[in-house]
Amino acid sequence: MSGELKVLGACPLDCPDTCSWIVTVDDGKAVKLRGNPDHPYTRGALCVKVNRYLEHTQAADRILHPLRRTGPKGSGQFERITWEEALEEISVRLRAIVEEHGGEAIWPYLGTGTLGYLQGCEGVAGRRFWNVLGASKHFLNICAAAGGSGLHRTNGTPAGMDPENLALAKLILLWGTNTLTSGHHLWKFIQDARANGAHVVAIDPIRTRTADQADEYLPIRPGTDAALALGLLNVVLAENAQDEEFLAEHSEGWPEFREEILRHPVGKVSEITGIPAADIHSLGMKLAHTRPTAIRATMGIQRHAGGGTALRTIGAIPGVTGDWRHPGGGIAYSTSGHVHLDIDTREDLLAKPVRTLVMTKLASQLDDVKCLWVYAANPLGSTPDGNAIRRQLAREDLFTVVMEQFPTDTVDYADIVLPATMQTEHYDLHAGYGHMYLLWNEPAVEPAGECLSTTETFRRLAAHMGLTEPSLYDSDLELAEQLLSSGHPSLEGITLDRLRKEGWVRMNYPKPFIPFADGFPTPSGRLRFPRAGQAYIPPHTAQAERSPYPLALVTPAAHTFLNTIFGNNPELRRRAKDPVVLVNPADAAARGLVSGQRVRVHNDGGEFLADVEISDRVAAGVVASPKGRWPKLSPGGANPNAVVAERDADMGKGPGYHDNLVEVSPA
Ligand SMILES: Nc1nc2c(c(=O)[nH]1)N[C@H]1C(S)=C(S)[C@@H](COP(=O)(O)OP(=O)(O)OC[C@H]3O[C@@H](n4cnc5c(=O)[nH]c(N)nc54)[C@H](O)[C@@H]3O)O[C@H]1N2
Ligand SMILES: Nc1nc2c(c(=O)[nH]1)N[C@H]1C(S)=C(S)[C@@H](COP(=O)(O)OP(=O)(O)OC[C@H]3O[C@@H](n4cnc5c(=O)[nH]c(N)nc54)[C@H](O)[C@@H]3O)O[C@H]1N2
Ligand code: SF4
Ligand SMILES: [Mo]
Repeated sequence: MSGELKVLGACPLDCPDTCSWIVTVDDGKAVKLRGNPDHPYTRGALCVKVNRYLEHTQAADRILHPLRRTGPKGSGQFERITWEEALEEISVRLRAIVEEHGGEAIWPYLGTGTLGYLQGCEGVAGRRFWNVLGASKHFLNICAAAGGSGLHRTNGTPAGMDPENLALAKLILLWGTNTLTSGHHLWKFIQDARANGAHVVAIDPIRTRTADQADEYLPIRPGTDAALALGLLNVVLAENAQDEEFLAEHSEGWPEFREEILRHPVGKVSEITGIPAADIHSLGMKLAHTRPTAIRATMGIQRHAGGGTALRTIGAIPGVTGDWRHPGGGIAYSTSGHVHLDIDTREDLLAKPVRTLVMTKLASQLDDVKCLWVYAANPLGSTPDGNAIRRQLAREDLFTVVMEQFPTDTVDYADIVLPATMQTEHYDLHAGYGHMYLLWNEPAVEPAGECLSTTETFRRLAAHMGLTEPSLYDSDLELAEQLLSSGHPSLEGITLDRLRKEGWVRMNYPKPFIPFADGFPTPSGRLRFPRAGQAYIPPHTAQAERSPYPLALVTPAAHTFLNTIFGNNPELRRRAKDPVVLVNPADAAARGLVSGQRVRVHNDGGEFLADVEISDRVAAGVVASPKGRWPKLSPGGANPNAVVAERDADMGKGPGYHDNLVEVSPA
């Protein structure tokens, strides 16, 4: 096989697993993509979605050239233009906006399309350029802000266990996390623990495919997890199983938190959570007497009014049980806090301080914005209050630029579209948020059509605008060298040369890793327990009885899409079938609904259409429909974000995707 080459890369998608992959290239064409068998976390497998990534890079609807709008906003009518024309028009418009309205009238709206440190949000791609222009800052709060803040309050960091250590646990709580769908590589480590006798419990309002595979499943009322945590700890205290030595040496606020726990006996918690008291008691007994216990809680559990507090209080559990002492104990939320790549966005280039706009508040914060620059994001598919966003994007006075790979709903509203490379076509540096490895992505093939990477697009635009700041022209490899040069011990010996040769490397952390062996990264060095009255905040949906919309809607990860990525892939759409909404038999009977019937799921914000699936996978009062559909490819032209309100969680301004009240009616 002459000309065949194997190129090491990494999956760029917003998934905790950040897989290592190998691209086979034959005569300049990528012909095969597979998971790297040598990588200890990937272990040779990708997933049902990314197995189709190569086909996706070669899809017929890929955007290959710069485009200029010719029809009304939203029509998706464009003409092909040259890069020179695109850069010229953009330069003229940006200069005029800065002159007339100031740089803050520009909103650089960067999403999670790639987690690359060069091309994507982890390194805040493009920010140096925006700083020179004085553009508004962008708070990427759409995913993990609430939970991260909650854990930070408890532990001083959102980071915790090495997820691989789940293999050492004897009790595993999969708490508001759908492992087999949203990051399935962890499952092997859970199976290893099981082989050593571990008991696995899933806590979720939906009996997911993960719950099906667990030893035990507790159906919880959405948004009530912090109360469950207090109830479980109530049993731990009744058993006198708290780790007094750990509490004395490593915590602060224990007497007050202890009182709060005592105010949450199992019966009361059963009423709040909807879980039978006997089941709470039985799990509390297991928690009291099983060391080490590992808690896996990820992003879904925080998408509620009290989402930050949920992680804050669940995060307190290993402080009471002393699980942090043991390899295999603690909480595994995200490993991002263990990554110490040095991101220099050159804040010194800003002439004056600028405001920060909030990603999930696009609909309400766009009023005085004159240029919306969307990259690696699809707000019309993914951001709350889809109908209000659509009205905003239709504004004639808003200059919208979208850097994209595919003709999304958001692209339809662009004035200028810039074609973006995909992962096999550009350099990038990655770290997982579900493991402890860094990965290098070497381009395997030339960019398709006239596509450019994010870094190259901003270099060319800077040059076209005649900007003289030298750091705007740093090459990708120079940027990677800078990222790796923080001097943090976890990166010692990890050079770009080594990464390019080996493809991936584990950061320098001991194995097994005990994150807080030397104390917690709080000012006192101690874990901080929640204050009295602040350990549980009820969800918005607790108001169901007083609302014309009595059903609590949960909109979790879809198995075949990654957010809205792959929402246009014909094979994955075929597998996903038509959109469904899970409805409990009692709720279906009360409304006279039958399985397969097309319904409107609606509230004051809008509606989306789906087919009813009558199922005991959800409790009465709860309905569920996954995220990720493209509105324009969905019946009725809307997805669940039509009924998701732009409403803050208690911390980090996080969104409430799983905390909305709806009614379900025949279409
Ligand atoms: N296949 C696939 N994988 C993905 C994604 C995808 O779209 N598709 N998205 C990626 C991204 S961006 C992220 S952030 C992660 C998200 O992945 P996860 O963190 O797993 O988040 P969700 O799927 O939103 O929710 C996880 C589970 O929490 C449950 N849940 C919802 N509300 C509550 C609650 O109040 N309490 C409890 N206990 N459970 C609750 C949901 O029913 C769901 O089963 O996955 C990533 N991986
Ligand atoms: N209802 C509901 N909605 C949700 C959620 C939910 O649980 N329920 N979850 C939320 C979560 S967790 C997240 S993280 C957000 C994600 O929301 P967004 O950040 O908006 O992500 P996506 O919708 O996946 O859109 C990413 C876009 O980036 C493009 N892209 C990919 N790679 C590149 C690249 O290298 N360059 C450029 N220029 N473009 C690229 C893709 O083609 C895609 O259209 O969605 C949120 N939306
Ligand atoms: S989406 Fe997740 S599981 Fe699938 S290949 Fe990418 S990192 Fe791996
Ligand atoms: Mo996310």
